[in-house]
Amino acid sequence: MMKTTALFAVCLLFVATVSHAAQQRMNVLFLVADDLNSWPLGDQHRYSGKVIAPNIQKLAASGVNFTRAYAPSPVCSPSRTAFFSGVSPWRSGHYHNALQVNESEPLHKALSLAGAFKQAGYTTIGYGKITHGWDQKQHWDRKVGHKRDPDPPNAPLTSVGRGEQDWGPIHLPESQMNGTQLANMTIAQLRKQHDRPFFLACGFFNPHMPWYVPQKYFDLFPLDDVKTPALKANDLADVPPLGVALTAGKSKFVRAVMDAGLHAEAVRAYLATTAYVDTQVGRVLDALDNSPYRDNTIVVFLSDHGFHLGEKNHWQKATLWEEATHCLLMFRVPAPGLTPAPGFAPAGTVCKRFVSLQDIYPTLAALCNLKTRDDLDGRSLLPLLKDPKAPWPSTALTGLSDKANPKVGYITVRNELGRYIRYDTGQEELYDDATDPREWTNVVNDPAYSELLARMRAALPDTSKLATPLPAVERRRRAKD
Ligand SMILES: [Ca+2]
Repeated sequence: MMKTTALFAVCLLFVATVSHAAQQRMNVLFLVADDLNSWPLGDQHRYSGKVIAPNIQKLAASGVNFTRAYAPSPVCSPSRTAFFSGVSPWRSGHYHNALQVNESEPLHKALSLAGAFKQAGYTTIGYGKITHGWDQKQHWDRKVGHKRDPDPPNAPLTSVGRGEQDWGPIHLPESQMNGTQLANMTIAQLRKQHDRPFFLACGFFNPHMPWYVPQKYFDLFPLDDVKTPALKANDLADVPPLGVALTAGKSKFVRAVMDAGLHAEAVRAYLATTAYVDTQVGRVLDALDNSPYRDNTIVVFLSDHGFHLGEKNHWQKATLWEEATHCLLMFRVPAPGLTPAPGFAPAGTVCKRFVSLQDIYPTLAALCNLKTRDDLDGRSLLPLLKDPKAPWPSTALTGLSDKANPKVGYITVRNELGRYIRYDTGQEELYDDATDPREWTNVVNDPAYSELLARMRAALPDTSKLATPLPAVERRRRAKD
């Protein structure tokens, strides 16, 4: 009897130790918005009108907000593949949507971020749009994808509407919208008892087009008060042909919006959809804060890339300028009873170092002591989470390819000095951040900037070593993004 009791006690101790260890390991709540540009950051050069995103801003105020975060690629699939695989587009060759990711050897060898957590004993749960094209479904214990909300029965709702490029009040109650339901599922997980640490991801499709959200979100922005982003006439006149070509598919739509006098309406619809997704993010964060996991859950919030609304005669994404490459990235690293954890920068810290979504994987690996491969691209942001002014090679790279020129990967470097873009032999752009933060004047041929040009060229990786783009998926369907 004594022996049994002793054994039982040992077992109890073991269980207690394991469960204590599980408690010590940080959970991760990983939140992604789709096509959300940097407007919620309040940068007046980008947008000077009112943006309503109080929940995202509240999260920023409770953690470290990287206000100079850039996407590895300005399109959904390559950006998400890069930050979830740890392999950059210029190593994988995955520079655009609908490329054959299975043909990439580095991606074959890669372990997804969810896989790294699963391997470490975490429960991995994903709701909605997290990856796109490189999905590694086996790395999720539970995964439910996103569904695009049905178009209103009388769509298009605008005179310029075609395909996904439309906006207006949705016919569904908010509770039936996919974003609301993804938030509900995530909240349900936060209300559950978990016996292992969790990696819980929720990816919202908004504010991707179409912009169909309840009328009340449009009503937040009286049309007369809506500002449109500053535009420069003939902004593309100094852009080389391969840069102009990136806007070719969207310039007609921009013209149609402008000619119909709908620019402010379109901007309002984007702001309304942003306010909707912010509301859903807020519901999830409130659920976390009201759960037992508040003090042992790292929160990451990001957008997969930026978004144009008429700037440079362009709409949506897939360019190498600031509008499409600049995105949101914030971390909250708490500790029991304390936010933030000891040694970390105080809540509300703004870090202005130039970073990339590529840095997320190594950062989470460092924060959660994951055993990861040593060939991850990107850099752990841990030093910056502790001290936002820590020494840091402050550069961010973004890669992209164009179907019109499928053999070449384009690349841009962004740092405190400005932006440099290299499309192909002899085609370049250079913008000086000090005098031209809106990237209106390409000074690549201006002798006054030869020193800046030399420095920016030197900041680029050896372009001869960039992976060539993977072959395109040969299917007769419109590439969804
Ligand atoms: Ca220009």
